[in-house]
Amino acid sequence: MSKKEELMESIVELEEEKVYKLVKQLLEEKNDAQEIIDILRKAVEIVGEKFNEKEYFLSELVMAGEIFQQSAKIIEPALKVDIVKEKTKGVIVVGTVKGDVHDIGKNIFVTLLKSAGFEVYDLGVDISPEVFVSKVKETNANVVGYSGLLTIALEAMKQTTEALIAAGLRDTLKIIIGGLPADEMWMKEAGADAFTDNAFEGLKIVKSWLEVR
Ligand code: B12
Repeated sequence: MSKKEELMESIVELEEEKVYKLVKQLLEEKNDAQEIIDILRKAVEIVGEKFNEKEYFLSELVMAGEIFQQSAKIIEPALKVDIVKEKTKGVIVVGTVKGDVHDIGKNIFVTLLKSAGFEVYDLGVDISPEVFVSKVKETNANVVGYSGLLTIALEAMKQTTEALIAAGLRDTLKIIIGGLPADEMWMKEAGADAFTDNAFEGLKIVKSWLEVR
């Protein structure tokens, strides 16, 4: 098995230390840094699929995201550019809406988006409509993702969309909502375009909007 194949396998198997060792070796052997990133991205996607098919647990998806982020840190100097921005396919602003501080699921969605090459602005938790509006304006985002697990999050999502409409930004934006309670009723009430309670499904929806494979 080549080192590149070994790298792919060790990420999917979540062998953290082996991954970092292989990444360093491949860089030392002057392999193309972008190619290594592509292997990482592909591997995280495979882990996401395994999670989707219930072969992997949530903790394993989180772990794969962590491995991706740590490996990216090792590779970044070799690329001399921000790897996430370099492969940008679209700009996405994500946050947990006002009044809600649950962020485990949001963080998984953000990791998947980054590993797929999107430019992502993670606003954090308890984010007011005004903060969403100003970040969308500043970044010219194509997509906004609201996360929320509390019942009261629905009202905050609604207010955020209203603020985006008032700022004249809604027409050029797609909005996706996520979190355990997200369903069609929430989507309609929140004035969003899509909903999901599955981060991997969310990634697929965003990819379809931005017409990437
Ligand atoms: C962990 C947890 C906490 C942790 C949060 C830690 C953290 N950093 O997030 C702590 C302890 C802080 C917490 C606090 C509270 N919690 Co809490 N908490 C939970 C718990 C047990 C798990 C949530 C979780 O992380 N699930 C795992 C993640 C991975 O799942 P997920 O969020 O759904 O995310 C997935 C998808 O939905 C999707 N996704 C998520 N976001 C997004 C966004 C987008 C755009 C996309 C595309 C996808 C996506 O991706 C993920 C992976 O597929 C739930 C119970 C439950 N069954 O959900 C209660 C729960 C959500 N909490 C609840 C409550 C009541 C509270 C508190 C009010 C408790 C209190 N009295 O203080 C506070 C609220 C604080 C606040 N203002 O937000 C209630 C909500 C009830 C309700 N209907 O409103 C729940 C349902 C528990 C219950 N059964 O009563 N909580």
